[in-house]
Amino acid sequence: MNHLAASELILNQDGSIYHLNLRPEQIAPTVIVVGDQDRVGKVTKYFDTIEHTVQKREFHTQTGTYKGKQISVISTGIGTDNIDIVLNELDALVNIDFESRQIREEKTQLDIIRIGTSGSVQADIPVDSIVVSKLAVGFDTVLHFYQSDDVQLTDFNEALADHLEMSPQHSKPYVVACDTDLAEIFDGPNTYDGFTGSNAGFYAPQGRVLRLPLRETQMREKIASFNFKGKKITNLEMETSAIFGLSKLLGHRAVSLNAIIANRATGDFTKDGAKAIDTTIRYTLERLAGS
Ligand code: R1P
Repeated sequence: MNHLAASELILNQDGSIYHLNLRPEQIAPTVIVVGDQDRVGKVTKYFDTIEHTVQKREFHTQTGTYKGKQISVISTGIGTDNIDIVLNELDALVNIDFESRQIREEKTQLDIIRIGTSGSVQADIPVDSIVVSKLAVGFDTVLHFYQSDDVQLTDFNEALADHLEMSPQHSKPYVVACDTDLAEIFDGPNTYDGFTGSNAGFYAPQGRVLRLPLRETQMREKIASFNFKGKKITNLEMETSAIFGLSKLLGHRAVSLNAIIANRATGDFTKDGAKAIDTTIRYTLERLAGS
């Protein structure tokens, strides 16, 4: 069986995985991922117990229990490049034997739930609402480096590429889906079904202009007007596409909940971002505990 070299599966002196600094016994089967490292404590302050805390770079982890359910909360930092690290290392923690450096025959499936912040691109999805992403489109390139054609919704890819008419310098957007069974847990009377765009940056990649002009001047408007098989893109952020794509490839279940703090169509911005994210955190924990 394949033995993973020290340069490929990188372990620290204490046997923990390179970036996350975690050992296999330190993560729970349910993992909440957040962008901001300070958001980890804003989730775990509701926990009954916290058994393990570690931080390396932007990757801050706490593992504990909420109403008896074992949960790890990990910050990913910003962007799908960080998601590549977090998802691969989380998977390695459960599906690779660090002693023998071999892939385990029996696989463990994780439930991965993102709690993020995001900007709506539809006027009728207001600030302070919660979007539960069912689909995601990646404007980044991470998934293209993997043999990932089978997890991409190619009809959506093509329809979107035709609609956006982006110049050839850009990578092809890729569309991927959540795990529908996991997502169902989070559907509620006040949540919006999401088709989330994950961009490879915050400014021009999301159509924002401060001083630098955009190559694609109408990109945000075109993203908002895309409508295929009854699905419209609802919101923009920077992680969900890679979370969905890599989870599917690795055999994990993933969903993404986003607190809408800006509305790019109306120009609104939340008056209380801390409250919006706290509402999303409490909602997510309650739904998880009842599942
Ligand atoms: C940009 O400000 C960051 O906020 C959003 C984006 O996806 C990006 O990571 O999410 P988080 O609040 O989870 O970091």
